[in-house]
Amino acid sequence: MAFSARGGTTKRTPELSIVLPAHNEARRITPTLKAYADYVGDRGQIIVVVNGCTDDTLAVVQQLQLDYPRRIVVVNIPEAIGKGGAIRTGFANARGQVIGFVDADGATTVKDFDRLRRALDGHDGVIASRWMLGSRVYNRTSVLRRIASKAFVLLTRILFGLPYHDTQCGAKLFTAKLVTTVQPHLRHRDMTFDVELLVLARRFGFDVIEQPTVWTDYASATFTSPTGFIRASLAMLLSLLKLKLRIMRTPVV
Ligand SMILES: Nc1nc2c(ncn2[C@@H]2O[C@H](COP(=O)(O)OP(=O)(O)O)[C@@H](O)[C@H]2O)c(=O)[nH]1
Ligand SMILES: [Mg+2]
Repeated sequence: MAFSARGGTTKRTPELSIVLPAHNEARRITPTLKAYADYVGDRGQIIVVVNGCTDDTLAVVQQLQLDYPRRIVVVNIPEAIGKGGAIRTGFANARGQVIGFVDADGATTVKDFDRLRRALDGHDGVIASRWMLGSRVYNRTSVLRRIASKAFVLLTRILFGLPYHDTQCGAKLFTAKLVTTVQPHLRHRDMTFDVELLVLARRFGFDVIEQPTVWTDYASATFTSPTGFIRASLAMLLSLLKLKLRIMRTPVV
């Protein structure tokens, strides 16, 4: 009697891949990464995309990887590719049947990510929302940021007809089919990459729903000074307009 040698030919597909973008997260990533590595178990994978860091994020993540060698994949890109670039890289490395992403700072707990996962239920994607009835946001940052967020959503509705209340929340989950279809067309590196992803997904006819979430705001420095705020807002506006032009010029993506 021989043991079947076919074990190696059976492609073991993880059930779930979660991309964790990390830029200078040495001080915040450990509890998040541990919690998510425990959450995905042996049938899931976490792809940490470390990039443009000037702190010890890579060393911290590599140390944790020793505890979860089969669950944590680390991709290190020294040059700055932005959060959008990082998610795209993560998508390209993801092997799961369901593929998502979540912020490294712990804004979304595994409990809330799991609610998102359960909400996927036959849809092609589900995005977490901080602006729906039933959403809860702790530590909500400045009024300015809130206004900017509302204005941004309004623009995504006017320009692209997106039906969502919050395109920018850092927790999203999609089927592998959606990700592999849309991924080659993604270009945006900045914070408008979520909009690009959602617009393209709709263009391809995918059904992506929005689900209220619980969120704890750990803001970056982008909006902390008035000049930074204005600069970031203008850059995002420009980026959205570029996307609009591209969509208009490409009737079938
Ligand atoms: N890899 C990578 N991750 C990034 C970059 N910019 C932001 N992130 C990550 O994206 C997530 C959200 O960033 P954060 O600074 O918390 O943004 P905010 O909460 O929207 O103000 C965190 O996990 C960051 O580490 C980047 O340029 N590259
Ligand atoms: Mg944050």
